[in-house]
Amino acid sequence: MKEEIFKNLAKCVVDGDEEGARKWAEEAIKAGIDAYEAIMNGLAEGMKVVSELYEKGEYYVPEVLLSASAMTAAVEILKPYIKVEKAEKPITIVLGVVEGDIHDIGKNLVKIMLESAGFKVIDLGRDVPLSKFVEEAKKHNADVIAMSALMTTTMPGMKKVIELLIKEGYRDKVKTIIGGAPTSLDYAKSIGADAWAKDASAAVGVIKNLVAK
Ligand code: B12
Repeated sequence: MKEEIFKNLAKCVVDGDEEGARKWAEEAIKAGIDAYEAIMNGLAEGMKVVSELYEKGEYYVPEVLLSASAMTAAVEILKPYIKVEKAEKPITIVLGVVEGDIHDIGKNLVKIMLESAGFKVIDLGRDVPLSKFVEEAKKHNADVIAMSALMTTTMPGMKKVIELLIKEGYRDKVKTIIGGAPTSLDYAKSIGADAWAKDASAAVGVIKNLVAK
């Protein structure tokens, strides 16, 4: 039952079937399946297949956009059912996709996970001007700046944000974490970021450790 629902959620993302994705998200709720599991084991698995098809040249931008819409529609249904933990102390995170980069599916999953863990997330969206990360962190007295990049060409933007923090004398006031498919722990270290996480669920634990330091 559970596996069948995951499979159908994944299939609807691959097929770009928004209506089907909504229907299977509702089925998942009815069947008492954990909403986060439905996102990660169903929808995100489908997105992995889409990524492979795109890379093989079998899918083009229009197909990927349909898949992204199907995924977003199902996430909207599942989101209210994600169990929210109370954070021990309130932690504010400024999150965004760096300038020049409009890939926000992963960032949105990270947001869902962080909010579910009880963190306060200031979502700056995608294609975020680099200085805005610093401005918003100051404005909200944020504990963490979390940056996402999905392209090798936009990754250097994360380094620039850290350089801006140093320039403005704010580097020791806020922790930084980066993520996104082309990034790595080594890259994070090389640009002076405090942390890196592979995926949305890992991000929660990594940020908890980061702010406890
Ligand atoms: C979907 C997609 C699109 C969609 C984006 C829709 C949207 N709203 O996001 C559309 C069709 C619009 C698109 C457009 C383009 N794309 Co595109 N796209 C992809 C694709 C297939 C999947 C990305 C995705 O959503 N993955 C699923 C999510 C769930 O995974 P994720 O993003 O990696 O996120 C997870 C982790 O990385 C992590 N994470 C992510 N962010 C963060 C942040 C923090 C702080 C942390 C801790 C963790 C974390 O957690 C997430 C969840 O677990 C990738 C292929 C790939 N292998 O990545 C190409 C890819 C990223 N795209 C690529 C390209 C080139 C483009 C275009 C330039 C194409 C074009 N010619 O127009 C444009 C770029 C426009 C722009 N300026 O940004 C290239 C980038 C190559 C490079 N230079 O590095 C890729 C790698 C494909 C390829 N092999 O060529 N794309």
